[in-house]
Amino acid sequence: MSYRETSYRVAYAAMILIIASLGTYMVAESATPKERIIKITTKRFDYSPAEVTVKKGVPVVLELTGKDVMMGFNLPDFGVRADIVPGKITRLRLVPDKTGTFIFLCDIFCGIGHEEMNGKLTVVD
Ligand SMILES: [Cu+2]
Repeated sequence: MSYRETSYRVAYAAMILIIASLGTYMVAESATPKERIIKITTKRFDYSPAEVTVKKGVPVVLELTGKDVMMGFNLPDFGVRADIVPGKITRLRLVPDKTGTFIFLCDIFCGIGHEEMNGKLTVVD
């Protein structure tokens, strides 16, 4: 085998190895979807943002922070809820398993506008 032939073979083998490892890397990446972090702040009597869109099957972590008084975050269609304590970050993990538009609401009495305090979570495919 000539020197030239050998170096072609080595280069070819290296290329195959690189492509194979890239493939493995990509598979590993897609097998463990990264959690998306969504920050939601509350103040009497609003969630901000009040409308959140997420993808079905992609885990999300809601980071809830209160600006004034104690609030609640309740998403009954997914069976998740948490207290929102002013000045603290409350993390709520969720893997949306169905599509549609779902209401989340405050379940801790926080004042005169409490009954109207809600938001919308839209889950898309
Ligand atoms: Cu409330």
